[in-house]
Amino acid sequence: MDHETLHAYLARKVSDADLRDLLDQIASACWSISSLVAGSALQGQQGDSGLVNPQGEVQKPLDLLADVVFARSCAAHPKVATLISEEVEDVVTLKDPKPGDFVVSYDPLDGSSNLDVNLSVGSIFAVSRVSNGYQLPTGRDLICAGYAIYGPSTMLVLTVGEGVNGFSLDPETDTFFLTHPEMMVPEDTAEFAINISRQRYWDAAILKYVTDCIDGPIGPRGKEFNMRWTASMVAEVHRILVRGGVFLYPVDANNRAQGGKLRLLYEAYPMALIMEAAGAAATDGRAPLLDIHPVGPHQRTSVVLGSRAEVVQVAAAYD
Ligand code: P6P
Repeated sequence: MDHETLHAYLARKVSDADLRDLLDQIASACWSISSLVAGSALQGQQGDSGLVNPQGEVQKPLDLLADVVFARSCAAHPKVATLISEEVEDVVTLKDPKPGDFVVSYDPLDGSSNLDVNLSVGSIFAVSRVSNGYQLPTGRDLICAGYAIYGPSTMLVLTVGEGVNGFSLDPETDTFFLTHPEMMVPEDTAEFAINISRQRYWDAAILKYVTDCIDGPIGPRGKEFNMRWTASMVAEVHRILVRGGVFLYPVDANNRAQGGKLRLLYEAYPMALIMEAAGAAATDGRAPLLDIHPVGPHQRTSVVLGSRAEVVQVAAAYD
Protein backbone atom coordinates (compact mmCIF):
# COMPACT_ATOMS: atom_id res chain seq x y z
CA MET A 1 0.00 0.00 0.00
CA ASP A 2 1.46 3.40 -0.94
CA HIS A 3 1.69 5.87 1.95
CA GLU A 4 2.61 9.53 1.64
CA THR A 5 5.91 10.37 3.37
CA LEU A 6 6.01 12.93 6.19
CA HIS A 7 8.23 15.08 3.96
CA ALA A 8 5.66 15.05 1.14
CA TYR A 9 2.82 15.73 3.62
CA LEU A 10 4.64 18.74 5.05
CA ALA A 11 5.38 20.06 1.54
CA ARG A 12 1.64 19.80 0.78
CA LYS A 13 0.22 21.18 4.05
CA VAL A 14 2.82 23.57 5.53
CA SER A 15 3.49 26.65 3.40
CA ASP A 16 6.18 28.06 5.73
CA ALA A 17 9.49 26.51 4.62
CA ASP A 18 11.14 27.36 7.96
CA LEU A 19 8.46 25.44 9.88
CA ARG A 20 8.69 22.53 7.40
CA ASP A 21 12.45 22.37 7.98
CA LEU A 22 11.99 22.49 11.76
CA LEU A 23 9.50 19.63 11.68
CA ASP A 24 11.89 17.62 9.50
CA GLN A 25 14.58 18.27 12.17
CA ILE A 26 12.24 17.16 14.96
CA ALA A 27 11.27 14.02 13.00
CA SER A 28 14.93 13.07 12.61
CA ALA A 29 15.46 13.60 16.35
CA CYS A 30 12.55 11.25 17.02
CA TRP A 31 13.88 8.46 14.85
CA SER A 32 17.31 8.83 16.50
CA ILE A 33 15.67 8.61 19.93
CA SER A 34 13.65 5.62 18.71
CA SER A 35 16.84 3.69 18.00
CA LEU A 36 18.37 4.78 21.34
CA VAL A 37 15.26 3.46 23.13
CA ALA A 38 15.29 0.20 21.16
CA GLY A 39 18.96 -0.38 21.97
CA SER A 40 18.93 0.84 25.59
CA ALA A 41 19.40 -2.60 27.19
CA LEU A 42 22.07 -3.62 24.67
CA GLN A 43 23.94 -0.32 25.22
CA GLY A 44 23.74 -0.58 29.03
CA GLN A 45 21.60 2.58 29.13
CA GLN A 46 19.09 1.32 31.69
CA GLY A 47 18.80 1.96 35.40
CA ASP A 48 19.17 5.43 36.93
CA SER A 49 21.70 8.13 36.04
CA GLY A 50 22.12 9.26 39.66
CA LEU A 51 20.98 12.77 38.58
CA VAL A 52 17.64 14.54 39.05
CA ASN A 53 15.77 16.90 36.71
CA PRO A 54 14.36 20.36 37.61
CA GLN A 55 11.32 18.58 38.98
CA GLY A 56 13.48 16.56 41.39
CA GLU A 57 12.69 13.37 39.45
CA VAL A 58 15.44 10.75 38.98
CA GLN A 59 16.82 10.99 35.43
CA LYS A 60 17.38 7.88 33.34
CA PRO A 61 20.48 7.86 31.12
CA LEU A 62 18.19 8.04 28.12
CA ASP A 63 16.41 11.13 29.49
CA LEU A 64 19.75 12.92 29.22
CA LEU A 65 20.71 11.39 25.84
CA ALA A 66 17.29 12.12 24.34
CA ASP A 67 17.53 15.71 25.54
CA VAL A 68 20.89 16.16 23.81
CA VAL A 69 19.56 14.62 20.58
CA PHE A 70 16.40 16.75 20.61
CA ALA A 71 18.22 19.98 21.51
CA ARG A 72 20.92 19.46 18.84
CA SER A 73 18.33 18.79 16.15
CA CYS A 74 16.40 21.94 16.99
CA ALA A 75 19.55 24.05 17.45
CA ALA A 76 20.65 23.08 13.93
CA HIS A 77 17.76 25.19 12.60
CA PRO A 78 18.79 28.83 12.08
CA LYS A 79 15.48 30.21 13.31
CA VAL A 80 15.12 28.33 16.60
CA ALA A 81 15.73 30.99 19.24
CA THR A 82 14.64 29.29 22.44
CA LEU A 83 14.39 25.79 23.90
CA ILE A 84 12.34 24.84 26.97
CA SER A 85 13.10 21.28 28.09
CA GLU A 86 11.74 19.20 30.94
CA GLU A 87 15.33 18.11 31.61
CA VAL A 88 16.87 21.61 31.83
CA GLU A 89 16.16 24.10 34.63
CA ASP A 90 16.58 27.26 32.59
CA VAL A 91 15.11 28.39 29.31
CA VAL A 92 17.90 27.96 26.73
CA THR A 93 18.40 30.95 24.42
CA LEU A 94 20.25 29.92 21.24
CA LYS A 95 20.21 33.29 19.50
CA ASP A 96 18.90 36.82 19.95
CA PRO A 97 15.16 36.20 19.58
CA LYS A 98 13.64 38.02 16.59
CA PRO A 99 9.90 38.15 15.86
CA GLY A 100 9.03 35.05 13.82
CA ASP A 101 11.77 32.90 15.29
CA PHE A 102 10.72 29.61 16.89
CA VAL A 103 10.35 28.54 20.50
CA VAL A 104 10.36 24.78 21.04
CA SER A 105 9.04 23.35 24.32
CA TYR A 106 9.65 19.64 24.73
CA ASP A 107 9.79 16.60 26.96
CA PRO A 108 12.48 14.52 25.25
CA LEU A 109 11.53 11.22 26.85
CA ASP A 110 8.20 11.12 28.65
CA GLY A 111 7.27 8.10 30.75
CA SER A 112 10.91 7.01 31.02
CA SER A 113 10.16 5.07 34.22
CA ASN A 114 8.69 2.53 31.76
CA LEU A 115 11.95 2.09 29.84
CA ASP A 116 13.46 -0.69 31.96
CA VAL A 117 10.19 -2.64 31.85
CA ASN A 118 9.95 -2.27 28.06
CA LEU A 119 6.67 -0.33 27.88
CA SER A 120 5.89 2.48 25.45
CA VAL A 121 7.54 5.87 26.06
CA GLY A 122 7.56 9.00 23.94
CA SER A 123 8.78 12.50 23.12
CA ILE A 124 6.39 15.47 23.29
CA PHE A 125 6.90 18.89 21.66
CA ALA A 126 5.18 22.19 20.96
CA VAL A 127 6.27 24.99 18.62
CA SER A 128 5.42 28.69 18.88
CA ARG A 129 6.90 31.87 17.46
CA VAL A 130 8.82 34.50 19.38
CA SER A 131 6.54 37.48 19.86
CA ASN A 132 7.85 40.98 20.55
CA GLY A 133 9.71 40.98 23.82
CA TYR A 134 10.12 37.31 24.59
CA GLN A 135 7.79 35.79 27.20
CA LEU A 136 6.82 32.18 27.72
CA PRO A 137 4.55 30.85 24.96
CA THR A 138 0.86 30.51 25.86
CA GLY A 139 -1.34 27.66 24.63
CA ARG A 140 -3.14 29.78 22.06
CA ASP A 141 0.28 30.90 20.66
CA LEU A 142 1.16 27.36 19.60
CA ILE A 143 1.48 26.86 15.83
CA CYS A 144 2.12 23.13 15.99
CA ALA A 145 2.42 20.28 18.46
CA GLY A 146 3.12 16.59 18.37
CA TYR A 147 4.56 13.54 19.96
CA ALA A 148 6.56 10.49 19.00
CA ILE A 149 5.55 7.19 20.60
CA TYR A 150 8.24 4.50 20.87
CA GLY A 151 6.13 1.37 21.13
CA PRO A 152 5.65 -1.81 19.07
CA SER A 153 6.05 0.67 16.23
CA THR A 154 7.42 4.20 16.34
CA MET A 155 4.93 6.85 15.30
CA LEU A 156 5.00 10.62 14.97
CA VAL A 157 1.61 12.26 15.58
CA LEU A 158 1.33 15.89 14.57
CA THR A 159 -1.02 18.83 14.29
CA VAL A 160 -0.04 21.97 12.42
CA GLY A 161 -3.27 23.72 13.28
CA GLU A 162 -6.07 21.82 11.64
CA GLY A 163 -6.42 18.05 11.96
CA VAL A 164 -4.16 15.44 13.51
CA ASN A 165 -2.14 13.02 11.40
CA GLY A 166 -0.12 9.95 12.39
CA PHE A 167 3.06 8.81 10.65
CA SER A 168 4.65 5.40 11.15
CA LEU A 169 8.43 4.95 11.01
CA ASP A 170 9.85 2.44 8.54
CA PRO A 171 13.05 1.44 10.37
CA GLU A 172 14.51 0.08 7.13
CA THR A 173 14.61 3.54 5.56
CA ASP A 174 14.22 5.81 8.65
CA THR A 175 11.24 7.34 6.85
CA PHE A 176 7.90 8.31 8.39
CA PHE A 177 4.83 7.36 6.32
CA LEU A 178 1.28 8.68 6.74
CA THR A 179 -0.66 5.71 8.14
CA HIS A 180 -3.27 7.47 10.32
CA PRO A 181 -4.75 10.41 8.36
CA GLU A 182 -7.17 12.86 10.04
CA MET A 183 -7.32 11.19 13.48
CA MET A 184 -10.47 12.13 15.40
CA VAL A 185 -11.34 11.28 19.03
CA PRO A 186 -14.81 9.70 19.45
CA GLU A 187 -17.19 12.04 21.31
CA ASP A 188 -18.17 9.32 23.80
CA THR A 189 -16.22 6.63 25.58
CA ALA A 190 -16.47 3.95 28.25
CA GLU A 191 -12.77 3.96 29.19
CA PHE A 192 -11.06 6.18 31.77
CA ALA A 193 -7.39 6.45 32.74
CA ILE A 194 -6.31 7.64 36.18
CA ASN A 195 -3.76 6.52 38.79
CA ILE A 196 -6.36 5.08 41.19
CA SER A 197 -3.74 4.56 43.94
CA ARG A 198 -4.07 8.32 44.58
CA GLN A 199 -7.77 8.06 45.43
CA ARG A 200 -7.36 9.14 49.05
CA TYR A 201 -5.91 12.46 47.84
CA TRP A 202 -8.57 13.31 45.24
CA ASP A 203 -10.95 16.25 45.33
CA ALA A 204 -14.60 15.30 45.87
CA ALA A 205 -15.38 16.01 42.19
CA ILE A 206 -12.79 13.51 40.90
CA LEU A 207 -13.87 10.92 43.47
CA LYS A 208 -17.49 11.34 42.33
CA TYR A 209 -16.61 11.10 38.63
CA VAL A 210 -14.50 7.93 39.06
CA THR A 211 -16.93 6.30 41.51
CA ASP A 212 -19.80 6.88 39.07
CA CYS A 213 -17.75 5.18 36.31
CA ILE A 214 -16.89 2.23 38.58
CA ASP A 215 -20.57 1.86 39.65
CA GLY A 216 -21.30 1.05 36.00
CA PRO A 217 -24.86 0.06 34.96
CA ILE A 218 -26.27 0.29 38.53
CA GLY A 219 -24.83 3.79 39.01
CA PRO A 220 -25.79 7.17 37.54
CA ARG A 221 -23.82 6.54 34.33
CA GLY A 222 -25.91 3.45 33.54
CA LYS A 223 -23.13 1.66 31.62
CA GLU A 224 -19.98 -0.41 32.12
CA PHE A 225 -16.63 1.41 32.12
CA ASN A 226 -13.14 0.02 31.62
CA MET A 227 -9.95 1.45 33.15
CA ARG A 228 -6.42 1.75 31.77
CA TRP A 229 -3.24 3.26 33.32
CA THR A 230 0.15 2.95 31.61
CA ALA A 231 2.09 5.69 33.52
CA SER A 232 3.10 7.05 30.12
CA MET A 233 1.08 10.08 29.01
CA VAL A 234 2.08 9.61 25.36
CA ALA A 235 0.70 6.06 25.38
CA GLU A 236 -2.54 7.19 27.05
CA VAL A 237 -3.07 10.05 24.60
CA HIS A 238 -2.30 7.81 21.63
CA ARG A 239 -4.84 5.21 22.80
CA ILE A 240 -7.44 7.98 23.23
CA LEU A 241 -6.72 9.33 19.74
CA VAL A 242 -7.14 5.86 18.24
CA ARG A 243 -10.22 4.60 20.17
CA GLY A 244 -11.44 7.32 22.53
CA GLY A 245 -11.19 7.58 26.30
CA VAL A 246 -10.52 10.12 29.01
CA PHE A 247 -7.24 10.71 30.86
CA LEU A 248 -7.13 12.39 34.25
CA TYR A 249 -4.15 13.58 36.26
CA PRO A 250 -5.79 16.07 38.62
CA VAL A 251 -4.22 18.26 41.25
CA ASP A 252 -4.83 16.50 44.58
CA ALA A 253 -4.13 16.95 48.30
CA ASN A 254 -0.69 15.38 47.86
CA ASN A 255 0.59 17.43 44.90
CA ARG A 256 -1.40 20.67 45.27
CA ALA A 257 1.61 22.55 46.68
CA GLN A 258 3.48 21.89 43.40
CA GLY A 259 0.43 22.67 41.28
CA GLY A 260 -0.08 19.05 40.21
CA LYS A 261 2.10 16.45 38.49
CA LEU A 262 2.07 17.21 34.75
CA ARG A 263 3.88 20.19 33.25
CA LEU A 264 1.99 22.83 31.33
CA LEU A 265 4.41 23.92 28.60
CA TYR A 266 5.71 20.59 27.32
CA GLU A 267 3.11 18.01 28.37
CA ALA A 268 -0.32 19.61 28.86
CA TYR A 269 -0.19 22.30 26.14
CA PRO A 270 0.97 20.07 23.24
CA MET A 271 -1.47 17.30 24.15
CA ALA A 272 -4.27 19.85 24.54
CA LEU A 273 -3.61 21.28 21.06
CA ILE A 274 -3.70 17.76 19.64
CA MET A 275 -6.92 16.91 21.48
CA GLU A 276 -8.72 20.08 20.32
CA ALA A 277 -7.49 19.54 16.73
CA ALA A 278 -8.91 16.00 16.91
CA GLY A 279 -12.38 17.16 18.05
CA ALA A 280 -11.76 16.34 21.72
CA ALA A 281 -11.28 18.51 24.82
CA ALA A 282 -8.49 19.24 27.31
CA THR A 283 -9.05 21.14 30.56
CA ASP A 284 -7.62 21.59 34.03
CA GLY A 285 -10.86 19.97 35.22
CA ARG A 286 -12.93 23.06 34.49
CA ALA A 287 -11.34 25.39 31.90
CA PRO A 288 -9.38 24.77 28.65
CA LEU A 289 -5.69 24.09 29.25
CA LEU A 290 -4.74 26.22 26.25
CA ASP A 291 -6.22 29.28 27.99
CA ILE A 292 -3.93 28.99 31.03
CA HIS A 293 -1.22 31.67 31.09
CA PRO A 294 2.18 30.29 32.14
CA VAL A 295 4.22 31.95 34.87
CA GLY A 296 7.22 29.62 34.68
CA PRO A 297 8.82 27.10 32.27
CA HIS A 298 8.15 24.13 34.57
CA GLN A 299 4.73 25.14 35.86
CA ARG A 300 2.45 22.20 36.63
CA THR A 301 -1.29 21.78 36.09
CA SER A 302 -4.26 19.47 36.46
CA VAL A 303 -5.01 17.61 33.23
CA VAL A 304 -8.33 16.12 32.08
CA LEU A 305 -8.36 15.31 28.35
CA GLY A 306 -10.04 13.10 25.77
CA SER A 307 -13.56 12.34 24.57
CA ARG A 308 -15.45 15.59 24.83
CA ALA A 309 -18.57 14.16 26.55
CA GLU A 310 -16.43 12.76 29.41
CA VAL A 311 -14.40 15.94 29.86
CA VAL A 312 -17.75 17.74 30.21
CA GLN A 313 -18.86 15.15 32.80
CA VAL A 314 -15.76 15.87 34.90
CA ALA A 315 -16.40 19.63 34.73
CA ALA A 316 -20.02 18.98 35.80
CA ALA A 317 -18.75 17.02 38.80
CA TYR A 318 -16.85 20.14 39.87
CA ASP A 319 -19.97 22.33 39.59
P1 P6P B 1 2.39 8.19 37.96
C1 P6P B 1 5.50 10.15 33.41
O1 P6P B 1 6.43 10.38 34.47
C2 P6P B 1 4.37 11.15 33.59
O2 P6P B 1 4.88 12.45 33.55
C3 P6P B 1 3.31 10.94 32.52
O3 P6P B 1 3.84 10.48 31.31
C4 P6P B 1 2.39 9.91 33.14
O4 P6P B 1 1.05 10.03 32.71
C5 P6P B 1 2.49 10.21 34.64
O5 P6P B 1 3.72 10.91 34.85
C6 P6P B 1 2.50 8.95 35.45
O6 P6P B 1 2.40 9.33 36.82
O7 P6P B 1 1.90 8.93 39.20
O8 P6P B 1 1.45 7.10 37.52
O9 P6P B 1 3.81 7.70 38.05
